Amino acid sequence: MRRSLGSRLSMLATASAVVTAAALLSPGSAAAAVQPAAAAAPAAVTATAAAPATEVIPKPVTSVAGQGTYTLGRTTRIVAAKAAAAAVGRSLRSDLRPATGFDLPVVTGAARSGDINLELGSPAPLAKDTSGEGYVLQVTSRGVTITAKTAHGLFNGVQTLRQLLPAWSASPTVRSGPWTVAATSVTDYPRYAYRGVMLDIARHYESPEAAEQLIDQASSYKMNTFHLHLSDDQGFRVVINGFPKLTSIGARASLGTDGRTSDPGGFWTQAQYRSFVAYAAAHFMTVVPEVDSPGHTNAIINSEYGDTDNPYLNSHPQDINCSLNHPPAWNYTGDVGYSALCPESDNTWTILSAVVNQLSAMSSSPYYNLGGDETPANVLAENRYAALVNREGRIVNVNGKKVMGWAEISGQGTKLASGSVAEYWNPASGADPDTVSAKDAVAKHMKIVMAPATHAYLDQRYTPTVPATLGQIWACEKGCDLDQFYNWDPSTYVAGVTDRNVIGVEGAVWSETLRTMSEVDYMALPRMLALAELGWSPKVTRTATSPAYQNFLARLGGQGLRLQAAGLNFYPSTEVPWTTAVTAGSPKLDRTRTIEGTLATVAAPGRLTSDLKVTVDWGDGHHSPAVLAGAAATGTTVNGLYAVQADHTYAHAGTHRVSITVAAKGLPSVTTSELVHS
Ligand code: TNX
Repeated sequence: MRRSLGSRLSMLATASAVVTAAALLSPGSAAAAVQPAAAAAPAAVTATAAAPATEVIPKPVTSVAGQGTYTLGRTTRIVAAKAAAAAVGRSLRSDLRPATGFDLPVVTGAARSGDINLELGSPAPLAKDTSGEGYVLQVTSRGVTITAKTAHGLFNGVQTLRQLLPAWSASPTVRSGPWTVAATSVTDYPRYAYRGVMLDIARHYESPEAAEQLIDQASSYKMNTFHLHLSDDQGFRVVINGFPKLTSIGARASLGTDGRTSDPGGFWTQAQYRSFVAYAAAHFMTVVPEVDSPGHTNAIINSEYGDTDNPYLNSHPQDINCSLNHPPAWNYTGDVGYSALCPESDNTWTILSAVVNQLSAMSSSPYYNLGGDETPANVLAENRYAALVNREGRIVNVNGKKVMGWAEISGQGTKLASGSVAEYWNPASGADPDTVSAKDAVAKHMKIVMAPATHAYLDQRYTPTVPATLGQIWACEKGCDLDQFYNWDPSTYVAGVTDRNVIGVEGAVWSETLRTMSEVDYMALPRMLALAELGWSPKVTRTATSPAYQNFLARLGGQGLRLQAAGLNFYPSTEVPWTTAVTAGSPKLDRTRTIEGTLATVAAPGRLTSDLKVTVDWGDGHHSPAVLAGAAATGTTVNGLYAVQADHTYAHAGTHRVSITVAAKGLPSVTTSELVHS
């Protein structure tokens, strides 16, 4: 049943005041616990409060605030008795090193006061967690303990700990602390086993390094599956041994934008693919490869159509082409629904077998995604479509993988092993006749991953005109901002499809309009965080006016600082009460006792420099306004971090405490202070 296709084809347009870190601490409270900055520079002191536990995304199952504050310092050790825990410890060490400048040792033996202890065990609060991904996190003034049944659980606990640290801890460059965490006790485990993000590197090529950046983000929000859309009409992106033309021809270009016929292409070697899978594994994500079939195959067909000398093919590979075009023709637009591999061709099976065998062997997920979407009956009749899907499904199973595909694979005539997974992408909900693919999947004992385009397609615009130059609107003609992504429930979206069938949620980054990771990030962030929470956190009522949504937005307000500190691009949605934060720089005094350098750095997502009022108390009885410098927002980029600059000459030599206060309308002001010496 491919009923929704017509509608997509016709619609397809190508084309709170949350007080944050740094809040209001006077020197002498948290500031008393500061570390001096590097010896050569004048001592810099900052007052940055711990992020409240309530900022964590996805929201933990339970989290109870404790008494006091933990401070991570130069002498902190990461204690990991077992090898599997030590690997997680090393990843925490490398996460913390850039911003803190600390190279924390990962050690075995008994934990001492001040340590971060990673323990494998079976803590009683995790009795209900069957996933193995849960964890218990205890933060007290004396130390941090994370306990979990598996290394994956420890990793998830570490992600929570990272979010409890001040936002500046996400910075790729050294920032002044203090690195404090409010005491808390968290018990946490996932609602769904499958929490995915899909990246389409076929419409626009992305390098493995670029795609790894999305692993960093997705895994930090406890997503565990990376679905790689490797092939589509416009390109084929990974080397398949025996079929060099798939990449030498198939990867030459990407979909054309800005009036070009095509954009630059590219492909991954198998070594790069394997190292991507290893990178994902180190972040506890499995990789699901997808080579879409039988439709969306124009790149495969154009590559192999003339491959008459290939010893694996039978010298007339032209018979793979069941597209509307004879001979096949390259088409670098966003057109869909015209290409298909012929199920009757032996060459089709030689090629698909090599693809499935090689990708299955290199991939870590229990699933292999064979695609299966958008093959209209005028291209392949339903029985031929089903024949192809059924036979490819058996090849997948022989390779030890379960079949995954877009929900059309549940249609008439398909017969797939039970436990196969249909990814439901149609926007239709409730009892709408267009929900038929999800219902068919349930009837065929398949499992379901929910990715309805109106709530999970990360290429769709936030509003009909934002961003003006990126994104599609076919599913989101009225816009799909955070409210659309957060306020739905995977277990009730389609009538008759419940959590007995649904194994999780996926956000899909289709890349027809997205050429760079900065553009991907602008579309994916912050909406991916809404999907991460839907996949992980317990079921609650989520509507535009629900407390759950208001609470999510408030937490997201703090997460914006983290994204900004990390230097990531994202859309500063007007639905979010973004907060501000300031961290001390390390200015110096020159021979004339005049201050030089950046006084502080400000994170203020969505705000213009003119929205912010910055004042400096020079510590010698003088005050002055400061100037903010930094990149303004554009239609496809968030504003940058702002550098605080002001001139001052001290009358006398000595040590001065400089305080910088940032005020923004509607928000509590934030202050940091530092010592400067002459
Ligand atoms: C639909 S939904 C597609 C993709 C497009 C996407 C754009 C589905 C399985 N196919 O081919 O890239 O819409 O939003």
